[in-house]
Amino acid sequence: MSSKRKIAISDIHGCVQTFKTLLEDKVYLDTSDELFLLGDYIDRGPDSKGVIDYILQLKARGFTVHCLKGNHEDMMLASLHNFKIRESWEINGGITTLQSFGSEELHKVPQRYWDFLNDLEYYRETDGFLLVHAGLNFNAIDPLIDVQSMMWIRGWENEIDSDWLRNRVIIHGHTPVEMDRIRNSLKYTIGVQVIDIDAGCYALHRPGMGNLCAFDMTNKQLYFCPNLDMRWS
Ligand SMILES: [Mn+2]
Repeated sequence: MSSKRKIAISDIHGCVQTFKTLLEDKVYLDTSDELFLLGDYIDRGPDSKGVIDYILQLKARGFTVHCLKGNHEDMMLASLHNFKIRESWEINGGITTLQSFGSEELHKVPQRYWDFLNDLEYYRETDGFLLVHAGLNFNAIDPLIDVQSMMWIRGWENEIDSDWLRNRVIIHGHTPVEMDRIRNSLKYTIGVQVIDIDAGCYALHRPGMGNLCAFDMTNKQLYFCPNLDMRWS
């Protein structure tokens, strides 16, 4: 009997070979599993288009994939209508994303990619886990209404309202952390409120980083794949 796993991955950032290898050679993703992607598919790494293509392929092949929106997808979408945001998006990795589409013209990006970006969810709740790209704003009247913070917030972990969260655990990315810190956050089974699973795939130069992480929520297993797309230069 195959048990249904629930796998979360965040911050792929254009590293499609790393993403594929993690799923196919480490996680061994099966169609009975559920995959939760926490955003930042694009920018910085070499093949943002390839990452989205691979996700669309997985869905077409019958895999269950839930996709959340990261701040980089937010920037790409906003770049269509806002020149200032487009400038800051390009500085923050957008140039390599446009290169992966083979054109500097945003309007030449095919519609299916805009559809993908527009369909992304801000958060998802499953089996006692709250999944979100960056985190939650606990100063908001309802943390699940402030979608801007869900994509962008940092430094919120000490403001968690335990009464509101109850026994749920927040899984997020957005802020790169060392592999050991992710492992350590799983050592305790009681009192854990938040787990950052962004192992800094693109941040090759930072000690303890440069890995893509997959977290199985059903058994707390972690899988790591070192970056296969970018060279340390
Ligand atoms: Mn991010």
